[in-house]
Amino acid sequence: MKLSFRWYGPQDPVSLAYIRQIPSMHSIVTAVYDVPVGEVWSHESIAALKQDIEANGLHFDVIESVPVHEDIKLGLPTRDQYIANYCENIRRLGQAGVKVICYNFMPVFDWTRTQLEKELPDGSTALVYYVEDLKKMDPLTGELSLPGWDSSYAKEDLQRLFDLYKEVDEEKLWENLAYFLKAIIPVAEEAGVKMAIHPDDPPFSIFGLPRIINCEKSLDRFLKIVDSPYNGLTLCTGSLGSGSFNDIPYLVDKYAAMGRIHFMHIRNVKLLDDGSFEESAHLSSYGSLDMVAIVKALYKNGFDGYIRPDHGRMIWGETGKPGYGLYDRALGASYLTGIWETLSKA
Ligand code: DNO
Repeated sequence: MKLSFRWYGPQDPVSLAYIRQIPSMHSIVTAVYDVPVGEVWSHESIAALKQDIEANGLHFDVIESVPVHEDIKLGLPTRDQYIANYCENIRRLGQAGVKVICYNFMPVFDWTRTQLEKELPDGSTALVYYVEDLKKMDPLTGELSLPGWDSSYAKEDLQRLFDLYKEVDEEKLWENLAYFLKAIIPVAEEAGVKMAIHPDDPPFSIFGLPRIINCEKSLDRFLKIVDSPYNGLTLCTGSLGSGSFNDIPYLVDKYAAMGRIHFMHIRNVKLLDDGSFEESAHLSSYGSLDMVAIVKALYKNGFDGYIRPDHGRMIWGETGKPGYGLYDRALGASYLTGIWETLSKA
């Protein structure tokens, strides 16, 4: 496995110089952030990222994300131009040495939480999702915002999108996803870039919008649409694990054995009785997931893809992007490499 860390570019309060000091750190996971969704990334922006990362002794080989334009998810006639742009991004990133591209197919909103700074008993703060609070949130105000979301929507855009999605049920979304995959995977094969879809977070429909990448059945269906190793998964333990119906070590074992996991997001979540969840420290005993069983499933299958510790809590007074501080993610990284080393010496 190759250990990686997400970095939001030169604006990120966490510097590459610090990230490289995390033992065993190999790769940086990043993206070009100053281009509207759907546009082609300039060669210069890609080269600048690569140069910064390599100057710090790290590898530029995972992109998260090349976002998918809503017109593609909606299946609008304009999708072909956006798909052509997407293919061009895959080619350009492949030329720059990128090995894996992470993306998702969630309508309108990416990962969703109801609170970003919930204080835990030990004084750290974490991201949480409380079912009762979500019911009170109105996505159409345009005021909700999360670090992973495209914040460029005005209120009117959101209303328009929600109206358009009234025509898109789960089956239609599957059709639109299949159309997209059939166009991009041959390009990814040629470019030598493995595509890795990120599951829906949380793994069920929210705000009445369809969500389809969320359980074993849907992952099986997804992988069959284009049966190529280039059509693979970002297996996010926290996202899939927020649904008590998902057995994470089993899923990791199954898809790693098939060679279809290219990227792992490993974090722990604590599931509450009513379907709510809290992000917790990585250590197994702090959440509902068995981290050793997860890493073991990877180890056993000779996993040689990328792993990142994913979100962390905010600890030691750090401030910054919710979920993406340095300290707790670094603790998570060391915990995961510790499990890996133990397995390798057992
Ligand atoms: C959250 C992230 C997601 C992820 C996208 C991939 O922290 O895991 O925002 O980057 O869903 O497209």
